[in-house]
Amino acid sequence: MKILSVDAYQIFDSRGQPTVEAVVILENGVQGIGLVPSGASTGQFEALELRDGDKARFLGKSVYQAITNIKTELAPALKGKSVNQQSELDKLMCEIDGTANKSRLGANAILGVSLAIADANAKNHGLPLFKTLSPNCSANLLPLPEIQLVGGGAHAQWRTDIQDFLLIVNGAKTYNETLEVTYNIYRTAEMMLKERGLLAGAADEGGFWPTFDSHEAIFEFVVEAIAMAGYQPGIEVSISLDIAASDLYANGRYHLPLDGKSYTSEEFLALMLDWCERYPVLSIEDPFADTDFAAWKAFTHAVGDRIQVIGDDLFTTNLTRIELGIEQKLANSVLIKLNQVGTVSETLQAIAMTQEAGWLPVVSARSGETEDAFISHLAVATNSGQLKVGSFTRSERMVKWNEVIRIERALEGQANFVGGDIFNKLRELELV
Ligand code: 2PG
Ligand code: MG
Repeated sequence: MKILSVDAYQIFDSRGQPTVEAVVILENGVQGIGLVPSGASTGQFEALELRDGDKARFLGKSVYQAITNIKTELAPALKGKSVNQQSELDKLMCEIDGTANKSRLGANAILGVSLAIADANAKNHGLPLFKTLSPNCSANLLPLPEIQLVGGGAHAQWRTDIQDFLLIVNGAKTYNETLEVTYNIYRTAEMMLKERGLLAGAADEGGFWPTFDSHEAIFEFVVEAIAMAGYQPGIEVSISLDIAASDLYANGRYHLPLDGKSYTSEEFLALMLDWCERYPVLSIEDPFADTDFAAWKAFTHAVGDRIQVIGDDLFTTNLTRIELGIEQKLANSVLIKLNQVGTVSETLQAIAMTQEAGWLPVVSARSGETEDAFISHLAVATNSGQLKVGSFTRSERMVKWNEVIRIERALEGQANFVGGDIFNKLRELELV
């Protein structure tokens, strides 16, 4: 089926910031849409999100130029092309852009259209996205969620320096059980924070934003909340961290103002190892800056057979950087964000490259999200096994968790869930 037309307009994300929505209309009238998310703690190697920069309009954040680029450059080139050729169409859009980081047309312009093509293709086949995105419609692995309990860093006005304290319900036997356990811990944590007068607000992704005096106090609190809700820390429920360390790194040192401390790379490595030793940490994202390769390597060598070491800002879903990371054994997992790279097919390639190396992909939302649930389908379609969406509140987050429930129903008893067993794969890695 051929593309009749492509259009775009400005909508607003979960922070109320402008973003792109693209629509692809097929000759038979079927329509697909693509909604573009947006990060706040962005990596320096991400594809470029084009914003107008006109301070008189939305404080410079409007995306009218990206929309114009869709209408004037991408739409004419895509008209008449078959919608089921995702990778060819993505490639064509990259060629029209002509830059390495999609900075001419904007990765937000290209991704909006790329997502809308995938959506139109699925609708044209009368199939859910997780089927048409999967190579032979065969994928069926429901993801293990990573859910933020406490938010900080760039998402909570730096009330804490560490960006995320998340939960992984690694002992759960079903996807639904992960949500029930998370619910119980959330309600317990909320009650504890209220009682102690520590509840300051909600972070950008909806997690609690407490007033703790140190990072150690947050660890103690999270472990206590897990236990008080009736679960065994480390065995049934573990901690996942997003340190977002590139944001903490300046002049060759890591700074934790909340603790009143700053560290050399070696000292910060020792601190990360110490936290992983003393608390039930099962996964840690961006423990070091995206340029501090020596620390990444040493850390992964030390814990990479039992702890998931995720590169987010380190890899930015970029094939060249992931390849380099695999070669140098910098980590054992890649955070997958569509808008870091800017097309659906490059994202699928990044996941495939990660899996071929025996590493674990974690499909992720951004801190600025929309009411779209594409990533839930992406996680299942690729058998990625993990999904990270921020908190367990607010519709732009819950729509993704809920969509997995719908996908499970659509799979009519054929859904698979391995939960925390996904981490067994780490034991097979050669870390030296
Ligand atoms: C991250 C994401 C999501 P942002 O760092 O992993 O939590 O944040 O979208 O702001 O980059
Ligand atoms: Mg991150």
